[in-house]
Amino acid sequence: DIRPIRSPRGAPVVGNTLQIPADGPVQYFAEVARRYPEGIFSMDIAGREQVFVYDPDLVAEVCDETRFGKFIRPPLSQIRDFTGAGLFTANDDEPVWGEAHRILMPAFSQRAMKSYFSQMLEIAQELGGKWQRADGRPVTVADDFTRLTLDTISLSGFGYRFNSFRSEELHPFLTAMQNALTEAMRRSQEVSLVTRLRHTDDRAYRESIATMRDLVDGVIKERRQGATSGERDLLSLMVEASDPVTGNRLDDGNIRDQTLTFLIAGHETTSGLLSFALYSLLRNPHVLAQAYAEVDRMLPGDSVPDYETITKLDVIPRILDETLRLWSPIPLISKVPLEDTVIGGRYPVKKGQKVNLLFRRLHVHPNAWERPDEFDIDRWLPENKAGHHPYAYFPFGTGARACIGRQFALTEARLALALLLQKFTFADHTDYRMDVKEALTFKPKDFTVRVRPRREHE
Ligand code: MNH
Repeated sequence: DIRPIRSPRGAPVVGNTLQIPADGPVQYFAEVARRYPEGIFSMDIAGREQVFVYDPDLVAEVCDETRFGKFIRPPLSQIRDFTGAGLFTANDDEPVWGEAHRILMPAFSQRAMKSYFSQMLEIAQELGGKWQRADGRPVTVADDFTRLTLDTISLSGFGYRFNSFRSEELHPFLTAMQNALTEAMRRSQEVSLVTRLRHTDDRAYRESIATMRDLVDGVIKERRQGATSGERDLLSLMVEASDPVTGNRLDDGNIRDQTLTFLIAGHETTSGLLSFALYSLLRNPHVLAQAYAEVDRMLPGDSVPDYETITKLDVIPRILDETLRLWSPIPLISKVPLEDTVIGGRYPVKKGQKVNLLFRRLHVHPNAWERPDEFDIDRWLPENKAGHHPYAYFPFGTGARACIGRQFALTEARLALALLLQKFTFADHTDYRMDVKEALTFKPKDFTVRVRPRREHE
């Protein structure tokens, strides 16, 4: 019963390319998906036929690592212009992926999280200080969470201080990164002939990449000049450790690529998660009340959170789980079939063809979720979790290429949320309507809240 995958009608030659809005491709794919209740469709984008899958049973097949792998296609192939064969943008069959993965795993153990905790706390307290001083004036949520997460990964992973909270402006690294990500996304949706004609944009792109690389060189140089701390952070592992399997060390070029990869992957998504979590709390006052109750019980008064307390939280982790379902900062990931194959017994896909797993629809698929659009943290109670479809939710990816930084992100986000709830009340003074900004990841655009201290004497 082989049948072709349905697709929206395209134009001659350019296919569906021109239908896709440059500033919101994934939101557009999610809208198109509504017209294909079978949970799969395809589109012809910039001369390549791409498949989109979001039915949980079909998705389960694409997660089978004997049939599908991670091989870099647009837009990640453009991101490789600056992250090279770093963990995120390496192909499954590049040996350096396995080497770097094995070398870096110890830096993401539970024990490692505990060792980063005091640095995570220090930066979270800087954010608290800034919001204290805001004294009821509006703060731009995504910007301040970006300061938090960038400073946290750079300090705990690399011993490097961005000092983002000392500055009104976002760090030039972030502007360069935004520009480079935007340009990379744009390139992934046009034929290379068009890209080659945009000389000015190309020059700006190279400059953005140079800005990021210069910063990374500074981070590495600072470590090489400084006394060896004996700490096992990301940078020390990359510089000193060798792969237990091959005995190889990472070369300097790869260390640069990994460092930039971690500076980007290690902050961009966690900042989106925290921003969407705060948004969700303001839209769901009964959940916010539960969160305050938990914080007041676990962190009474001005008590300073410690690692053990953060691991014992229950409501806050479930708020993050549910936020990652409805507002996954990474809205899709891609897999590629190792051979020509057939999904669901009927839909043929070709070897090498990109198959996108559309979280934005999967995470609310009616076959897997009751009241899918409702923000309900009780879905994540242990007794309810057991009944979930096993392939209807994986905001951190799947298989060998799943997120290495998951525990880091969750520890950091739990701590930040707990600390902020302990200290502040929040007012949605603009009656904000969600407006998603896409730059590879999702973030709420122009979301501001008024922040007031809960206790006046602070
Ligand atoms: Mn993270 C891979 C989501 C935080 C470092 N991350 C992935 C993937 C998803 C993902 C999805 C799989 C991508 C793919 O299949 O193409 N990551 C997240 C989310 C958060 C997050 C939703 C926060 C919330 N990630 C972090 C943090 C770090 C990090 C924090 C670093 C400290 N992530 C990575 C790296 C990879 C990755 C590195 C690539 C792993 C690999 O392929 O070996």
